[in-house]
Order: sequence, then C-alpha cells, then structure tokens
Amino acid sequence: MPAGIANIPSLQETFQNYFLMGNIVSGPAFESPRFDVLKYHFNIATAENAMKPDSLQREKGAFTFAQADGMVDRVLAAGMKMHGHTLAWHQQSPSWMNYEGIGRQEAVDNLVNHTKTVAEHFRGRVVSWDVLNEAIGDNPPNPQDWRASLRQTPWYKAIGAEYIGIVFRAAREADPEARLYYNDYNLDNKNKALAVYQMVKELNEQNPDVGGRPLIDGIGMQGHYRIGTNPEDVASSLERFISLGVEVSVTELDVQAGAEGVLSESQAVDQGLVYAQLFKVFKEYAPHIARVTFWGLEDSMSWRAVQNPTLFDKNLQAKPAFYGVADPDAYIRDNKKTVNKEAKRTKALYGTPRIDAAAPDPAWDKAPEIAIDQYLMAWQGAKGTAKVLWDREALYVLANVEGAELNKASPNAYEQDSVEVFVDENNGKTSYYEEDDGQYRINFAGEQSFNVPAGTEGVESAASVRGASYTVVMKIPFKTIRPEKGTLVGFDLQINGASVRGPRQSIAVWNDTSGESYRNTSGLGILELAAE
Ligand code: 9MR
Repeated sequence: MPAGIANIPSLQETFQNYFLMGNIVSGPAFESPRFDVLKYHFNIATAENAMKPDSLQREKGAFTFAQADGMVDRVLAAGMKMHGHTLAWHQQSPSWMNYEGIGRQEAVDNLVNHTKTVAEHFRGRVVSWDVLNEAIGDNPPNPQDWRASLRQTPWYKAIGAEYIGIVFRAAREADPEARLYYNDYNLDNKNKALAVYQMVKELNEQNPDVGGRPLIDGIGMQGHYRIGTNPEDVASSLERFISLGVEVSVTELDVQAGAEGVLSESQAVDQGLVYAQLFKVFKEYAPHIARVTFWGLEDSMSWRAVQNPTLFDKNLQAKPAFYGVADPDAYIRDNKKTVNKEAKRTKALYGTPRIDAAAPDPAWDKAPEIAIDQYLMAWQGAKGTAKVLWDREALYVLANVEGAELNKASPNAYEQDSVEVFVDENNGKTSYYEEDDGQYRINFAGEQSFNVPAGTEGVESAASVRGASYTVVMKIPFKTIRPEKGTLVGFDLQINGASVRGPRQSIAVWNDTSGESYRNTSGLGILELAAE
C-alpha cells in the first residue's frame, strides 16, 4: 500500500458523520499512486483550474469541455462527487468576456450565456457550484453597505450590483438541483465577512423562492490560512453565515508554514495545531457545514508549494498536519504547546548608502537579505527581498521586487505596486500607532505616500524599474530615538501588487501576517542595529 494510505485512517470515513471531505484535481491528480490516495481520503473533488471561464470558453462561443469532462467522468467513476468551480470570476476569464469598458448589454449576454451553457452542460454531474468567486473587495471600509464593498471589476462596472442576482438566477435556471455558492477568501476578516453576510441576506430576502428555495444556497469560505490565523475569527464568521440559514462549506483549505519549501519540525507541529484548532471548530458547526475541501493533496503540487501548506509531503507521507485534522483533540492534547508566533529577527549593518536605486551603493553588499514572501491574499503576485542599514540619523532600506505587473492606476496609494516599511522605533509593540511609529510607502515610480505624515519631512527615496522588477531605496530618519549598537527596532516590510487592471491583488510581507501593520505595531518583526 502506498504512503498516504498505509497505517493511517481514511479522512472521509473519519468525517462521514460530519461533512464531505474534498480535494482538488488537475491532470497529475489522476496518476498513480496519487489518485489512490485521493480516493481513499476524499469523497468529493473540485477542478483546480479546468472549469474556470478561461478553460471552458477561451474564444467566444467555442466551448471546450473535453478536458473538464474527462476529469469529471474519472471522479464520478471513482465513486466521488464533483463540485463546480467557478462560473463567474474577475480572474481567469478570457479577455473578450469581461474586459475593462465592456458595455452593459454585452456583459449581461456574456455572463448569462457562459453561466447557462456551462451549468447545463454539467447538470446532473456536479452537486454544487461556486457561482460567483471573490466579488467583495478587501478590507471594505463600510462593510454594512455591501454594494459599496463590491470589488470594482468589469462585471460590476458594466452591470452594477445587479450582476450578482443575474448570475445566480442563470445558474439556478440551468441546473435547479445544484447547490449554488458564493465563494470568497479572507472571510475570517470580520469586515469582509460582514459585507458577504449583508449581500447574501439581502439577495435571499428579495429572492426567497427561485425554483423552490432562496437564490443563494451556500457561502464558501476558501480558507487560505497561515500560522497566524485565529480559529476564533473563523468560528465567528461561520456563526454569522449560519445565522442566515444558508449552508457553509470550507472550499479551498490550506495553511502556509515555513518558507522556500522548508518546514522545520516545530513549524510542522504549529501547522498541525492550526489545522487541529480549525477542525475542532468545523466539527462543532458540522450540522451546517456541507463540505471541507483542501486546496492540494501534497505540498509539492500546491499553488503555494514553497509554503508547505497541505497535509502530505512530496512523498505523500502524512505530515503532523494530517494528524491534527484526523483527531484534533488528541493532537492538541499531545502537542501541548502554543503556536509559536515569535517575531522574525534580522540585523541592520552600520553604513550610510547613497540614495540610488539604479546603481545601489556598495555599502549594501554585506547586509543580510530578508525575504518578503508571505502572502496575505489569495493571489501570489509581487514579492521580493530587502536589506537594511542604519546610521545615527536614519534607517536605510533597499528592496528588490519581482513579478509585478507594474501599475499605479488606483487612486489608493496602497493598491499601487509599491513597497511599505513599518517602523516602531522603541519596539513598543502597541496595538495602535504612537509618535515613534511610522509607515513609509514608495511606489515603483518613486512616489512617496505616508499614513502618518508627522516626522516624514526628511524621508528620501529613489526607485528604478527593469521590466517586471523594480528596486527602491529609502532613507527613513529616526523621529524619537538615539540609535546605538544593539538597539532593537520593530520593523516590517510589505509589497503591494497591483493587477493589470489597477486594484491591488496581492500583498506579501516579511513578518507580520495580520494585515494590521498599518495601525497596530504588535505584529512587526524585529530589527537589531548591529556593529558599526
Ligand atoms: O490553484 C489555482 C492555481 O493553479 C491558478 O494558477 C490560480 C490562478 O487563478 O488559481 C488557483 O486557485 C485559486 C482559486 O481558483 C480561487 N481562489 C484562490 C485560489 C488560489 O489562487
């Protein structure tokens, strides 16, 4: 018996009285022994990419179902169920379908035609659909108002908030049996969850009987999580959604831990604890949870392969994470330690570089390099590396960013391709900003912006672009401290990645994965000012 099956319990059996257990399929999923492991543990599959709009209708009117049909048939033949992902999305859609500036009628026609044709085609073979994916923006400022919280996509701009009712009605008409889901990420964020709640509430109140039941059957919480994820936040969003009377599914679960494909023993245990705490929550709410689907079988196949987020390693051996899922209570009991959320540390060497991004000063050469590569959204865009120097007057940061589709069209500076530096001069780790704290942003074009303008007069910066990469150099004067060798400074870095269309689609950070560094310094990493 292959690894991944031998001597370990089957997850679908373990959870048979709770919810369906799912995983994703792509071409290689069907190879042996991978597919045997998949069938052993999971009773429902989602196509990782094959049923997205750009896979099924790359050219207008020319539907290409062969690949997806092959997958669905193999999944059903193995006795598993199939979930459909996704009918409408602003990403992974062919450009003719929902381009910037498309007119209303053309957009409605494209949306309805794609949805109906695809849902009819798979009718009877899928039990549920992600009808609409990721329609709510990140950190909506006024989440009570769901319309104002909608992501500014071409669908929205052309049709208005009505496009949501339109796409769900089209799906219900084409496949009245399938359970219809709204699916999104970061729903452990209270604000985003509230906006989704308000949207589903209103749509279901206004459409209580669409083919015998309310328009939206369920909410999909994607669940791209990390060690810092708080299971209590997940539980409170679950509760909120359940109060609407809809079913909830966890649709794309993974938990990033470690980096660069390396997971230390203690990180593996921490990851197991996060999975265990999450499954304790899922079991508690199981009567309202239809399905828990993982986004990847083994680490090496995951979209986040370098962050080791799944239950199995590259040899299909069960990781501690597997045992955290299989028996959360036993795992928590046997690993009595709290998750290690210790801040990362790095050193700044003494030196005063020229503020030059095109030909960086040799003073940088010896400085240790840190990676800005922990992602906070469900999109892996721009990431980079950085070095830090200090002298009596200032901190100096050199950051190299790669993989950016350089764009500064958004009126919000934080959405443009840019690098942000967070400094907590007294390393006070406060839940709010004090006068020694600062946030300094510079975009790829060298434009500065500050959330805390006080004390930023002396900031100097430079930027230099090479293709899809850019370099920034910043001088950030100390505002309140007299730095010396050994001083510890709270410090973090963030790379904002804009999409080709303008809005931010990706955030990568060095240490603080809370997404709160702009107003709370308690999660920042630590910078030690080293020898002169
Ligand atoms: O795992 C998918 C990856 O192979 C694709 O390149 C990527 C591109 O959109 O999509 C990944 O899956 C996404 C899913 O469809 C929707 N939620 C976020 C997932 C991770 O980006």
